[in-house]
Amino acid sequence: MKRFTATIAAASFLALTITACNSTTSTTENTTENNTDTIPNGEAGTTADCQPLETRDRNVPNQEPTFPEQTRACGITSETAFDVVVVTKGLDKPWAVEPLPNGDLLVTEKPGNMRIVSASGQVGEPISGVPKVVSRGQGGLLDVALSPNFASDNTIYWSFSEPRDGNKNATSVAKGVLSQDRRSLSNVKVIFQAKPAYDGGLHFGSRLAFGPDGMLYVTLGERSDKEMRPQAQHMDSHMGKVLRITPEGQPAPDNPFLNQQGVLPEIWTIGHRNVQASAFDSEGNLWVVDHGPQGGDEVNKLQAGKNYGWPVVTYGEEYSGQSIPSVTTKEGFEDPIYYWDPVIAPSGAQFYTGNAFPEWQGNLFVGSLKDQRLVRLKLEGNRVTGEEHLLTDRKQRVRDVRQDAEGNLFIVTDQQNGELWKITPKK
Ligand SMILES: [Ca+2]
Repeated sequence: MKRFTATIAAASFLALTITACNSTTSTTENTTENNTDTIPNGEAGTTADCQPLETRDRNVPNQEPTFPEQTRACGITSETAFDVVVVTKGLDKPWAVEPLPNGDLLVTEKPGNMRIVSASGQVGEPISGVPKVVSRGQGGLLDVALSPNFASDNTIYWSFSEPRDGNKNATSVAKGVLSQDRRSLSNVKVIFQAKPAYDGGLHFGSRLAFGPDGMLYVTLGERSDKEMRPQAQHMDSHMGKVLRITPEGQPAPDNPFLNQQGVLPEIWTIGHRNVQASAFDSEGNLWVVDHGPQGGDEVNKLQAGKNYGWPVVTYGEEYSGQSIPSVTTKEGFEDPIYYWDPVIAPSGAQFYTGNAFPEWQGNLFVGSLKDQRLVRLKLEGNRVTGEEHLLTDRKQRVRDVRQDAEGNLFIVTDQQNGELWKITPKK
C-alpha cells in the first residue's frame, strides 16, 4: 500500500510539473516564506528568548490571562523552507479540503457543491447526489470527512445547513458512498439532525472528525443571536456543543450524559460558541478552536462531559464593543489552553504528524480568516510555547488546512475565487 501511494505521488508530481508548464491552473511559486511580522524590542514582559508574536492592542485591555502562557506566545520562525503550490483557483467559497488516498483532493464549496480536484489541479464537475443545502450567511455545504474504512467502503461524511420546516434550518450530517469514478454519491443518508432548527444564517459550526475510537465528533455553533446563545449551556439543545455519534448517527454508547432526563444523548462537551476547527492529536485527544467573541478566540483540549464556558465564562466582548455579562475564569468551567486577543477568526485545524517537515511534528496548524494567514502553534503538553504566522503575504482568508499521507499540507481559501494550495518541502 505504501509503495502504491509513493508511485501515485511520483506520477502526480510529474503531472503537476507538466501542467505548470502549460497552463495557469497550477503554478509552483517557489516561495520561501519567512515570518514577516516584526517583533519590536522592549515589549513589557519580554525576554531575549521570548518576544510575543502578537503586539497589537488588546480588544479588551482589562482582561488578564488566567496563567502566563494562555495568550501571546513567543514568536517562533520555521527553519525549513517550503514551496506553496497553487493547485487551482476558481473554487466557489471552498469550506473543506480532504486529501484522498490517490493524491486527489475532495473539496466542498459552501453554496452546495462537492468536487474532486486532481493532484494536477483539474477541477471536476459537481459530484451528484448531494442533498440541497441552505446557503445563507455562514451556512451551506460545510465539512467533509472520510470514513475510517474509506479504502474499502468509499464512504464519506459531510455536514451542511439543512432546510427545515418553516423557513428554518440547522446543521445536519450525511453519509454516502463515492462511486469508483468519483462523480456521484449513492446510498446517501442523513444520519444526524441537530435541534432545534432556527431561522438564521449564523454559527452552524461545523467540523467532523473521526476519533481513534471510531466515533464521529461533530462540532456545532449556537446560532449567534441573543435568544439562541444561552442554549450553549442548555442540555436539551445541540446548539453550542460538541457531539459524539456512531458512524450510523446514533449516540455513542458510552457518552457522558446518556440516560439523563432532559439531556440530549449525543452531547460530549458543552459551552461552545462556534467551533469551526477540530483536530485529534497523536495521543487521541480532540482539540477544538472556537471562533470567539471579539478578543476571545480560544483553543480547548476537550474532555468528555466538561463545560467550556460560553457564554457565561469567556474572554472578549461583543463585536459591537459592548461588554458580555461574563467572567474569564470560574470553578466548574474549563479554562482555554490558549486564546487570541485581538482575534484571528479561526477556521480549520490540523495536528502535524508528517515526515515532510520533521520540525513541525506535533504542532497545531490553525487557519485564520480575518487575519488571512496560517497560524502554527508549538505545544509542550497543555501549554502553547510558540506561535508563527505563515502565508501572510498572500492576503487570503484561510478556511481549512489538512495534511496528506506524505506530510504535505493542503489549504483552501474562503473567497468567491477560492484557491487550493499545497505546502511542500522546497525543491
Ligand atoms: Ca471557553
